[in-house]
Amino acid sequence: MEFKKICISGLGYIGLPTASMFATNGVQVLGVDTNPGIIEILNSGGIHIHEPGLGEVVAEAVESGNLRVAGTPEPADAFIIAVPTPFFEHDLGEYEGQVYKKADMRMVTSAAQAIVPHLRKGSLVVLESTSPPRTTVDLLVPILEGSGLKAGVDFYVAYSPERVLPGQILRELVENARVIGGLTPESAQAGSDLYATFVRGEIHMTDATTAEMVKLMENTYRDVNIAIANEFSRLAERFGVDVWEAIQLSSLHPRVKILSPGPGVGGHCISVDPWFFVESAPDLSRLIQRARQVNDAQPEFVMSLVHKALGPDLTGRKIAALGLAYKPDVDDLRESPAVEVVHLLTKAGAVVKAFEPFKPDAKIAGVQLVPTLAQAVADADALLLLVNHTEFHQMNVEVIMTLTPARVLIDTVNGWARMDWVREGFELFRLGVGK
Ligand code: SAJ
Repeated sequence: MEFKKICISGLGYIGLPTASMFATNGVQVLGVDTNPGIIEILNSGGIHIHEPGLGEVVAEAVESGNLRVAGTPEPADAFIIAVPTPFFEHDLGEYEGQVYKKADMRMVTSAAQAIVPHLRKGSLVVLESTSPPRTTVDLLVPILEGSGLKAGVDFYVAYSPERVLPGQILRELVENARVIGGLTPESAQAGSDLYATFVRGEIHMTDATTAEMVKLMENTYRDVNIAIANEFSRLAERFGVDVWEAIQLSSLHPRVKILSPGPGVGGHCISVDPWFFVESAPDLSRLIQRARQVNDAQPEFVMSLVHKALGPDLTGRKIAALGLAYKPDVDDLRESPAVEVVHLLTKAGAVVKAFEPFKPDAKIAGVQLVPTLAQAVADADALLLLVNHTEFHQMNVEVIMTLTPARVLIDTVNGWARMDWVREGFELFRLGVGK
């Protein structure tokens, strides 16, 4: 199939780079977002997210005349839905006394409804948003059939998960293998033809529900593996071991690769997606649920480390919290465990000044953010490393000594495991180190 014009709903971390890729590869693209602020920024030549190289690609796409943005869809040969699927904050489910989170699919629903008036015979609709198993068949298809056309007969429907890593999105969009799950084999083929426009990785065709499950399995696998690393950090501390050394030595085994412990699991993917399994089949996903609970409780474990460093009473203690992003070298603060740690410290009476180099002017309720490292550490009793940003783990001991009176360092991500701190008179407390 040939696609001259496509419409992409949702211009976030996935939709915007995807729209730009199609546009720079000769396809006319209408990018759709319901947030007028985003449309305004894009129309004035800017971008609203931090992703290496994205600004240049968007500019190229706009200059080519192939990328336009608007608040509502238009008729097109193909429609891609790439809107967020967060979970409900307060509407929780319960199974045998265990509480679980439920997906908020309202943005997928309204994006699909907005496409309905523009569907034609032969159109293709692809859902990219991470979704609970069977969403394509049970939620998307009935909405689209509101057009009076029959899915799989009159128009094509597919699910294709995005799998790109924030920070490396542009490279991974092109190079990663793509899975395309069709409602019918013809739908999968149509999806494959569409993405072949710019994808250089292998394209694998399957059915829609398998493709949905593949996505959830990938992120759940990672979450469970991070949970075991986090549990190892607690065990190591109990047994007087350095978990980082133990992980390094265990990973010498040819079939073992242990991930890194830390303050918890954040972002809008790994800390969210496993719940989609739990919500859909709580009786069959007990391990997945436990892993989520272990990772969600990791900020509390960080608190025990802070108490070890500063004593049982944190009232009035001044702490410089370094890094608020959900992982190193990104500006994304969503579901960040670092933010959770700052909230817990504040609740315990500490006076926290937080510094996030990738978003120095961010506004977060209940968090005092300062725009520079110097301001964060100026009168601190302790420095708390929450995100292993390159600029933090490359910090120069001599410079830091001149910026702060603090001589207590608390490291939750193994960014400061250097002897020169200790040599210069700092006390270093590392997560997962009981030695
Ligand atoms: N983390 C650890 N320890 C580790 C690795 C990560 O604590 O060893 C933490 C990070 O600090 C972060 C969280 O886990 O808080 C998630 O980070 P991540 O780098 O593992 O993943 P994301 O959320 O940035 O991107 C993931 C990727 N999925 C997998 O690696 C299986 C990406 O390929 C997906 O496209 C993305 O989710 C998504 O959009 O679903």
